[in-house]
Amino acid sequence: MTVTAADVKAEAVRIGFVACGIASLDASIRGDALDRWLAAGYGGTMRYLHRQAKKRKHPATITPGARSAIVVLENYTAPAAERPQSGDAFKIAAYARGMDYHIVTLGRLHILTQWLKQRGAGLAHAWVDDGPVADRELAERAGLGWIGKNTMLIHPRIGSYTFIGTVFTDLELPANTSMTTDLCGTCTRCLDACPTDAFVTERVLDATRCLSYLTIESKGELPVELVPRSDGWAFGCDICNDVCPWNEKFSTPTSVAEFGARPAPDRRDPAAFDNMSEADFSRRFADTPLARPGLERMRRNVQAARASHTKPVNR
Ligand code: B12
Ligand code: SF4
Ligand code: SF4
Repeated sequence: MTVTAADVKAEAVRIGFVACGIASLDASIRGDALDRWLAAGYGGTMRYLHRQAKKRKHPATITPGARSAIVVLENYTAPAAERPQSGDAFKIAAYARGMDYHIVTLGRLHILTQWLKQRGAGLAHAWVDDGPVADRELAERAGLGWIGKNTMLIHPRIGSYTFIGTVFTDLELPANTSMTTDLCGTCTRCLDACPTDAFVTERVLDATRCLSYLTIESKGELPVELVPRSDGWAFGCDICNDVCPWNEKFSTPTSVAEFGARPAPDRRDPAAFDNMSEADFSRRFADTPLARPGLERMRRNVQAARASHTKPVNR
């Protein structure tokens, strides 16, 4: 059975992805930028990024036998009622309201890999965030948007509240044309709004200053000078996406039910995690992004978020 790129894209949309494109597996054109970023130490303790660098620069070596990558976007935009509200004791990033996208999106990609195999693909390997894949660059190459000054992949009619998933396949599918226009123009909203001044310059983020890294990846104490600037965020941060005019204009709430908020944690309760046992935390959050930092670090984060409400910020 022959399967065309148009068939693949239609199936991806039928499954529920909001966009799909095809990327070639040619060598990265941003390898030097990645090397410079790693050498500058902007990746902090995320050592896996160093280990994966070679493969990221050479996508054809990631899944041996693959000839093209199918790239999809998954919308996780939160409805207004599930965004941070005034009176909240702490904030949680929109992507972490419900079930972990590593479970949800990968599950949906497996429907696509099965579909491909039934139509003659010998190889169809799905990756979501977890592999040695330069997700944003492949999405850009698949014609799904441009990389904004905030480093996000922004789709011109969807915005940037999206996860990127890829399927590496041995099917030889014609690649899309990469989007070459920088639609950021003279805008600098994201750079100006970042509370910790984490952008070294446009499109270069020092992750060690980013609240997302500090609250999710970093295991030690949060840097004393950045705690007052954490703006109430206890898990991740949405500011450089929230202020982007392309999201203001185009983002619409996700229809993926699993990303929806659960009754817990109570964001109005500053002691929400202090009064929780490890067993309770695990029962409620084991399949959510909050499991990555775990209970102890969520307590640390809420404490810092609370401190940021009360301490003066000297910038
Ligand atoms: C490490 C990581 C982080 C780190 C570092 C982020 C960063 N900007 O580098 C931290 C923990 C801070 C983080 C935070 C977040 N992350 Co994150 N993260 C990753 C991960 C695992 C690797 C990214 C990476 O390689 N960084 C190193 C830099 C150098 O590479 P890069 O981001 O791809 O950047 C490229 C461009 O900057 C480009 N570039 C450099 N110079 C120039 C110049 C020009 C002119 C151009 C056009 C491009 C360009 O080249 C780079 C190399 O390809 C990816 C998944 C993956 N496998 O790719 C998810 C990923 C990037 N994260 C994602 C998300 C959702 C987030 C958060 C929004 C979560 C949150 N709410 O807290 C924030 C956003 C913060 C931000 N502004 O980036 C999504 C982004 C989806 C999208 N639409 O873009 C990804 C793709 C996961 C996924 N599969 O969906 N993340
Ligand atoms: S996620 Fe928040 S802290 Fe990180 S770069 Fe964006 S605005 Fe800054
Ligand atoms: S806020 Fe402005 S500069 Fe930043 S990514 Fe969006 S359009 Fe580009």
